[in-house]
Amino acid sequence: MLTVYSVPVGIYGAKLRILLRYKRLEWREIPPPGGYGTDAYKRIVPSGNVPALDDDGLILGDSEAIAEYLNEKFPDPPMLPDDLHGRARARELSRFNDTRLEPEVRALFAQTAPSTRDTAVVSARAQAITARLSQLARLLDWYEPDSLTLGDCGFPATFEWIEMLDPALALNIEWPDPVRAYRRRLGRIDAVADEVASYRPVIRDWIDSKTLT
Ligand SMILES: N[C@@H](CCC(=O)N[C@@H](CS)C(=O)NCC(=O)O)C(=O)O
Repeated sequence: MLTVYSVPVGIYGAKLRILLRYKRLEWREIPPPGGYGTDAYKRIVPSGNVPALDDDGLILGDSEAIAEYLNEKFPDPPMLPDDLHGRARARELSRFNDTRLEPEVRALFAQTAPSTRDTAVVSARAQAITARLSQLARLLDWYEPDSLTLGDCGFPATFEWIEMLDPALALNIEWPDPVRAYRRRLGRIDAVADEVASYRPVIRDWIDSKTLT
């Protein structure tokens, strides 16, 4: 069975679980021994990253590498379009989430506790997220797959974080209509809906633990 090292609140763990659910794979999820980034864990996963995969001794420590690997190993249902351009677009979209949108959201995690919040940082990050969502709207213009792809899996968790951090930090994020429509379309896919339903309370608890102190 596939073993996934992950932590419940990990955003890329949620990304990976959407793929695992969509492909109807069986997996067990365990915490990284010693915690992520520790020497104990780095003896297993050199980068110390979560999520990581152990597939019968093959250790992979990055959600994107894991997604590409699982899509090749378990090709049904396929999660990359048939055509060259479609595959390139799906990969572009996935990297846009991982390297552009999500890091802007993550930068807010350190701002959730009211006692250490810097409102200038929050305001700058909120503007950056709105700008990224507007860039995403343009990327979606070029992207019309008829089923879930590797390019989609990271966004549902990122969108949930944006939505749930917004009232906590008064972000006033502007969601372009194409992004709203994209989010609704993803939410109609069982693997996404099931993951979001189980992940939302984890986000809620994390935000409450920071803000209700
Ligand atoms: N690009 C990575 C990002 C994952 C990530 O940021 N993981 C964080 C926890 S949410 C982590 O493992 N940080 C510890 C480290 O990198 O040492 C992926 O897609 O797996």
